[in-house]
Amino acid sequence: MTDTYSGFIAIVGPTNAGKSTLINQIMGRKVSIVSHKVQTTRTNLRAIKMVNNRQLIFVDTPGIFRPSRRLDRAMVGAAMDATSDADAILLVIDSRKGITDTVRSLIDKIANHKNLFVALNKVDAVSKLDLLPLTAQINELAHPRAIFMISALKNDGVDEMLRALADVMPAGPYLFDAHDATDVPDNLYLAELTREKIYKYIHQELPYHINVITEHVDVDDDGVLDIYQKIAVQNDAHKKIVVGRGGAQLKQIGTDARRDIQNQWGVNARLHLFVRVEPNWEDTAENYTDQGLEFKK
Ligand SMILES: Nc1nc2c(ncn2[C@@H]2O[C@H](COP(=O)(O)OP(=O)(O)OP(=O)(O)O)[C@@H](O)[C@H]2O)c(=O)[nH]1
Ligand SMILES: [Mg+2]
Repeated sequence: MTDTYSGFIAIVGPTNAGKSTLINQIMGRKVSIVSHKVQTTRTNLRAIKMVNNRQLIFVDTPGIFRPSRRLDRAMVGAAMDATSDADAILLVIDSRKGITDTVRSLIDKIANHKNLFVALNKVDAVSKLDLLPLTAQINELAHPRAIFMISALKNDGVDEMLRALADVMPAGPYLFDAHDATDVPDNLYLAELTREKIYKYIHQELPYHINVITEHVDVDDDGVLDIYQKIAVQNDAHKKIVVGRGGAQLKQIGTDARRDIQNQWGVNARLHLFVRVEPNWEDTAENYTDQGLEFKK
């Protein structure tokens, strides 16, 4: 019998550093949505990667930023929770932004973890010369096992990093079925794909105040999925923007999301989106618990 190894790796870092891009690159498919905006990932999402006889359970977490709203606090709280029981922590930093105050205070909290690794991401977008001072700064603040220079987008340096992470996984039985790629519930995943398109097409602050919920999914006789989703917005002005003139904006979001669902799942689908004004969704407990977030009074 071969020995088995299994462990959790929390991917943490400031918002927009490329954590979700990295997890998708590692998995070879979209597990976690990505956008050019900050605060895209809202909850911890697990993805399971086998490296020979080693099971790496990656936890993508919401980015760290200064929380102000209840939702912000829940997101940052979830990220920090993921580090507390992780077998390894991978701190992802945007090389272009460097060691910001957010990164400093985060390092402060995780510096003592015995398996701390750092990934300087987006090296495709900086000059190599800028990376050395970054490495020196990190070594002043903590003693990570290794600092990797990677491009999550271009898949540069990722394999080598995977091997190093696999090496520190503790001996033990597999914690997940080796054939499962993620533990994201289907309805949440479908809602995330739509939320990603909202981040893509709608600008300013609005996406941060939107919640997407998959209400139900039917399968017809031909195997086509009918997916019903609610987009909760905070007020009528927001609703107007999401729907757009003559419904054009909502149609664009829906068409793109449906195409993505079909691509990701290899199914035919019809996506039914409806926008509803729910001024208090950010203060409603179910909207947190459904996504695996903690609702704090
Ligand atoms: N040039 C470059 N861009 C990258 C790289 N990795 C990620 N990005 C871009 O950075 C942006 C943010 O990526 P995400 O993966 O959503 O970042 P995140 O850390 O998950 O962000 P939050 O979920 O908000 O915490 C996107 O526009 C990505 O395309 C990289 O290696 N190089
Ligand atoms: Mg993310």
